[in-house]
Amino acid sequence: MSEQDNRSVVQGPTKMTPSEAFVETLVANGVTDMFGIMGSAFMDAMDIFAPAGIRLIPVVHEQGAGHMADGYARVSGRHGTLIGQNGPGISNSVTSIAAAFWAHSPVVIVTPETGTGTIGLGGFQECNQLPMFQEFVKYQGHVTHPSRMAEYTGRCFDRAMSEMGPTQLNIPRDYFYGEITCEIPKPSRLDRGPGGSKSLDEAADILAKAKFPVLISGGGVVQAGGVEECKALAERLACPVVNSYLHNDSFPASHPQWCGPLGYQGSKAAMKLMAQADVVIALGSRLGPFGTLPQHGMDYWPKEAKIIQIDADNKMLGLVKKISVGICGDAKDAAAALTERLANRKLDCDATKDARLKTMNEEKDAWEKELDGWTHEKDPYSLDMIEENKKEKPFSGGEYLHPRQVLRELEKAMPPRAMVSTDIGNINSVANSYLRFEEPRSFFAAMSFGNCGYAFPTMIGAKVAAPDRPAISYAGDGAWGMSLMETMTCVRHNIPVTAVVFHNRQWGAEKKNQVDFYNRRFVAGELDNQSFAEIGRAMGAEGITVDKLEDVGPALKKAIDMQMNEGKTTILEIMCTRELGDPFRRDALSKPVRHLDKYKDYV
Ligand SMILES: Cc1ncc(C[n+]2csc(CCOP(=O)(O)OP(=O)(O)O)c2C)c(N)n1
Ligand SMILES: [Mg+2]
Repeated sequence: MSEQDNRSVVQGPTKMTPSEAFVETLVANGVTDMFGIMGSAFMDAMDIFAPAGIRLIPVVHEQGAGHMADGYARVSGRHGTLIGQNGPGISNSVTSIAAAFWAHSPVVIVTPETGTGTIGLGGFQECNQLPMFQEFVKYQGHVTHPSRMAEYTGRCFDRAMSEMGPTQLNIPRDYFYGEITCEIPKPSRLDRGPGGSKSLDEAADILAKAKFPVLISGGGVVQAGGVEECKALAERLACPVVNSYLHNDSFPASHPQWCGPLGYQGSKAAMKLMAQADVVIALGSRLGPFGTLPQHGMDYWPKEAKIIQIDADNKMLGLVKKISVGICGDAKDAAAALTERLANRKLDCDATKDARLKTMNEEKDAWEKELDGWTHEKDPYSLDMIEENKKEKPFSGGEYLHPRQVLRELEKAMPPRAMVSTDIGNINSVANSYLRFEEPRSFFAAMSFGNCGYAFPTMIGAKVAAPDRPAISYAGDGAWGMSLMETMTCVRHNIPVTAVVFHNRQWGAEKKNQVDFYNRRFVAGELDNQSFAEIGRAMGAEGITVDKLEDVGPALKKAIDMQMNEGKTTILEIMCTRELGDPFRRDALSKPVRHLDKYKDYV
């Protein structure tokens, strides 16, 4: 059968089995790759994946499958799809579906469940699979009758796109069998448009009177494919453009108006410019609370400014920050509609353009200089650690390196079109200042769910969707331990990825709280690791240990060369000092209080 044949979908009401209806609907929605671990619950459908042109990529653990589907969706804009065995195969992926939810990824998780003939009797692998996902999916399609298989499958794919997040397709396992007559539904995709003309007019009026507008380019700009429209709006306003937190790929770093990311370990230039804004346009951003917290000792959010927020989800408008105008629309279309409204209009900010761009350039230069000189952390704990680490040698014999210097070297060696994913951890967070991108769909950070173990499997999924692009994941040694087994997925299935592991022998990010609030009383924060390069080699990957600063860039380049030209996965282990950058949540902790005598010293 030719490629053409197996990807053409049966038309009109047709007699088929529910398994066939399910698989045909996957094909209708363009599914070519799925992630998961095989199981008897869906074997009848799985049996015909290959003739339908669908590859099921087996993973090591189902959490990985969810992250891979997420990465696949984030890089391609297409659905990411995963499937697993009822019960444990499904519960294993709860965390990664929660992560995909906060990344707004169109992921479809297919959850075959116990057969209807025995539900409620406490049989093997029986559990109620809807409650465990209800908070993390936009829609739960529970197939209520075999004849409705295609209908529910299609709706899950439609809703994942229209609601911008994961959906769940729950299928009692006996419903794959039988004979039905049904029609495969055509995918329906929402045409969102720019938003209401009243709100767009109001926004244009506010912009016309702005003296110091600042544009926040958010994840919605990436999802809408609206970078060019965002650029045009920014250029019309001649305003600084900042990336919303962890959306560093939402505006090209080489553009003269790019000022870097807001939020934790972001750009001081971006935040100082935000502080001066009298009008803020948040384009495609929910203005999430964590991404707008005070940083670098600066409460930069401009409380007096007028805020224009544009989001495709109306529920996000004004949810976190007080706004003047909310536009419910597609970021690309809304930016174009605003630019059109401003095109032939005299703007107050035209007169202040030169001064504004001068201020912007001064702030950008100052931040770059500060970053160049910021070779290591300077707080008392970090200085103590740096001294202590100088006295010891890593197992590889060289020296422990300063994370910031390592991150700068990685930045300099980054290949064009690189896709980078980052995990949750101290060094990964500091990386925010050093990750700059030219094209959208390049940066996949663990978003608001904030789970360690996110970055590597997500990058594996991204690489499946974009095999022509260099794929690089960052993780701390703790987070790496949660995900490293997926190295076997890379090796077994020829999905080459370069995994950078910051080996600092600790759960650093959390330890930082013990430094700041618990008088350096360290509980469960130390990690005594073997060499991750060696563990990687044992799994069939390449392994490189770096313990000299001058080797960082060349090692990354070598690993990328092996990835792109030899199809090899490399674990690039970088030996780092135990110094620690600013913590995640100073706002959420307080100094300990003890009332009981036996704990009185623990303050
Ligand atoms: C699944 C999960 N468990 C625990 C945490 C809490 N947590 C946040 S950061 C962190 C430490 C990460 O350590 P590591 O990966 O070694 O990076 P480092 O901070 O040392 O750079 C922990 C335990 C989390 N975010 N996710
Ligand atoms: Mg660590």
